[in-house]
Amino acid sequence: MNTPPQAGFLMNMDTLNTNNLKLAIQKQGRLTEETLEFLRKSGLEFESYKQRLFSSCRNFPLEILYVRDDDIPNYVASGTVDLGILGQNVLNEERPKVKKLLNLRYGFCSLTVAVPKESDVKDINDLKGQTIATSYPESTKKFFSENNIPVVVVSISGSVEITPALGVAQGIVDLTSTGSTLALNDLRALTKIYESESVLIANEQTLVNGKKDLLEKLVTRFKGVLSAKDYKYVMMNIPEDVVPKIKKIIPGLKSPTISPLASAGWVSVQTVIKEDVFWETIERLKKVGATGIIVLPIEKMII
Ligand code: PRT
Ligand code: ZN
Repeated sequence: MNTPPQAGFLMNMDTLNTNNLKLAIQKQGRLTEETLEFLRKSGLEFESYKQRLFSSCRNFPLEILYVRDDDIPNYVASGTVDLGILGQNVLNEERPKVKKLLNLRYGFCSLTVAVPKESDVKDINDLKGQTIATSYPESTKKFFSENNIPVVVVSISGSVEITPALGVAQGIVDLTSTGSTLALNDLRALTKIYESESVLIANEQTLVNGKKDLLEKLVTRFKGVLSAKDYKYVMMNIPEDVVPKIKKIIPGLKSPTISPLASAGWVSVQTVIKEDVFWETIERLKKVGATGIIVLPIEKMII
């Protein structure tokens, strides 16, 4: 997992504007595409064709640096860059001295304990004294020691899922998302150690130094994209006399916008509904007489 910093990358850092914010993201991997999409949704304009070491944003004083995800904690902690986007799992494993600012709602996965399908192991206690292979030795040791289960942890840098078949270990701890890698390797999940998603981290000095205001502006943009993901914009027609009931069902951010319709006794209501209560709210609205309900995605929402 740990690789030396790229020499070319550090040399090129000299050409960057020191007053600009610097954000490190994964160069090539599972988080790259969604991170670039997230940054673009935040209104940042930049080129990102492959083999670039960094990009300068055209419309915000920000340099984006492309690196291995394992290097991001060190670069942020040391102040080589101000910000980084990476999996929470990397933070849990390396525990760098950085400040986590936001969960970014993509790159979801779990650190999972798994054993061969045919194994006698029923729960984690049955792994006492057994060997566990993992690329996450720190998280694994912490988990088993907190559960008072002594195990031997073997650190493997990749393809952890094949180690039980090779006879190297009786169990593994690895990231899973769909679970298909476990199934393909005749393994079954026993338990999750933690869940992870991509996160934004910051250098502790950047939070208080001259770049603080810029950082706040950028974080406001990011929050706008994240809030938009959590809400839907809804328009509907309702009989005027049910307005008080509707107001109770959808308090909105402050209150819904209500405007009269051409047909007497009817009004149009516009509001936002939280994604996690979306369907139950729509059902309740229909029940009290809402019709012609139109739902639109929100691009950004600045609260
Ligand atoms: O080259 P670099 O060092 O930058 O990348 P990397 O190879 O170390 O990381 P990469 O690109 O594999 O993953 C980057 C980040 O994506 C991780 O740190 C996690 O935060 C996140 N992520 C989300 C995942 C997965 N889902 C995931 N499924 N990372 C890895 N996996 C692997 C897992 O290790 C296993 O091999 O996918 C396999 C399991 O997936 P399922 O879908 O079959 O369960
Ligand atoms: Zn990596």
